[in-house]
Amino acid sequence: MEQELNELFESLTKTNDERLPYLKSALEIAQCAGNIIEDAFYKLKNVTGKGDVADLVTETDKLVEKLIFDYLKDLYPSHSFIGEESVSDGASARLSDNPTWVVDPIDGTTNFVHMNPNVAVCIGLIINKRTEVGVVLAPILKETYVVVRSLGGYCNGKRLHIKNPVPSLSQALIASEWGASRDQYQIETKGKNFMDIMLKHNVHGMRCTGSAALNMALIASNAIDLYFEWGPHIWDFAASSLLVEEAGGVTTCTDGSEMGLMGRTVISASSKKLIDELVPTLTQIPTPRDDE
Ligand code: LIP
Repeated sequence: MEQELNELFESLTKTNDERLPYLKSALEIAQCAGNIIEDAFYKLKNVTGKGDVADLVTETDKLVEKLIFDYLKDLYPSHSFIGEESVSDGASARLSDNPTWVVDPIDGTTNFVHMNPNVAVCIGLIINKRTEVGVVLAPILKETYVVVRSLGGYCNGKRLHIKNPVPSLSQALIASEWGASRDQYQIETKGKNFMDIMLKHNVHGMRCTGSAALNMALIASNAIDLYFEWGPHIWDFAASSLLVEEAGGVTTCTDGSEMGLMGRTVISASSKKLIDELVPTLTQIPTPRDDE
């Protein structure tokens, strides 16, 4: 994989794109983070809860976020930073036009706790409220996704293109998540949505990886056709939504409106046609924004 990544950077460097140093920095620290996550993966973990019942955090989440922040703050002291665990500890999640690094140290923390391999460190760089650079690194799956707006998205150095998108949900493999809340209304409404989709659209199947970022990476990789969820945060999907876009897919809010990085509802799909087919079936779930 190293050779493929090196060849990728050689080709990208020829573009003289000013964002490439940002990508290199993000990839370098993501690889260090991935080594730490992999080393801790099969070891006993000190797990604590956050707001929602199944919203877990470990010492590795916090260690990795600090590692990434320290590294990038040293390189880019004028930049802003938003991290899942820092926000959980009270830091602001407000997004300005200033270059802002958005970090999820372990997307799929519950998977990490249970030694399920669907875990990824996510780093996105947002400039003028638009993701420009992203890295999603899944150390146990040995998958490294990198993306630069207008230069493409790549998995282990190979360009990602969504080919032959399915024409309807009845031919689609989709993904969603139950999320961390065990609130009765949320669980019942999510369950109703899942049943309505199955019964009305006869989708081929529905998967739950436990990671918003990896669900979106699967869309960019032609492995699923649509993912939707109420609840993910900017750090879950900032980098991976650009992967979908650069591969030719589309990401919106769950009501079909333009995706908002501060809004916490997403539908990501291989085509807008699938999203338009899904939206009328959904019962919306009120979800507070990250900047409210
Ligand atoms: C996870 C999200 C996933 C959601 C989980 C959790 P985390 O992020 O990626 O989509 O269903 O509840 O929020 O907390 O593991 O970084």
